[in-house]
Amino acid sequence: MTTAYIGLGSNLSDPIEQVKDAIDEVKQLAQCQVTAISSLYLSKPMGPQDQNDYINAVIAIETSLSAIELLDVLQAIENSAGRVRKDNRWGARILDLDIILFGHEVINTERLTIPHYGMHEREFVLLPLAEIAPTLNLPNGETVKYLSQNIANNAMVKLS
Ligand code: A4P
Ligand code: MG
Repeated sequence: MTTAYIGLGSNLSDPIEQVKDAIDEVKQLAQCQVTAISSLYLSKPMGPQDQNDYINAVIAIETSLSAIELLDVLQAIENSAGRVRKDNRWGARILDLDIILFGHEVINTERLTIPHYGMHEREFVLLPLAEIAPTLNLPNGETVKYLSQNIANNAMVKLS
């Protein structure tokens, strides 16, 4: 079994419900057990500013899946939420499920970059992650505690 952390984000079609529904879908996966769920956070959009604020959260799971198998099931959940992949980088989306960390694995393939390439710069990843895993270390030894204490909050609001 591997402990993995998944970042959830939505800024379209009732984002709070999108994120809650996605967590419920992960809970129903036979090979995944959800072991921790952060609060939901309301965050300012990273990237183009002509889009809604986002709802973000991070969950911890224990899984028997490989990282690529986990990506496949997460993309199936994104698709079933009605996500349409567009070319606009960092644009609005119904549901985004990113693998932030997968055990201590370091993966750099065409389909997967783990740890997630943007986690160091994203308050909407680091602060929810620190909430549920305050003593976690990255594969390179960096601590979530240090990273989360040194990121600007960017007016993010913890909702519940
Ligand atoms: N991929 C590679 N590594 C991973 C990984 N660790 N987890 C590949 C998940 N997927 C990974 O992703 C494109 C491809 O990345 C996948 O096919 C997979 O093989 P995608 O979800 O189709 O596209 P994307 O998410 O639009 O791409 P990108 O550039 O990763 O978007 P980001 O970086 O996730 O940014 N602002 C706020 N406040 N909150 C947000 O959540 N999110 C974004 C999206 C922009 N601004 C935001 C937020
Ligand atoms: Mg994504």
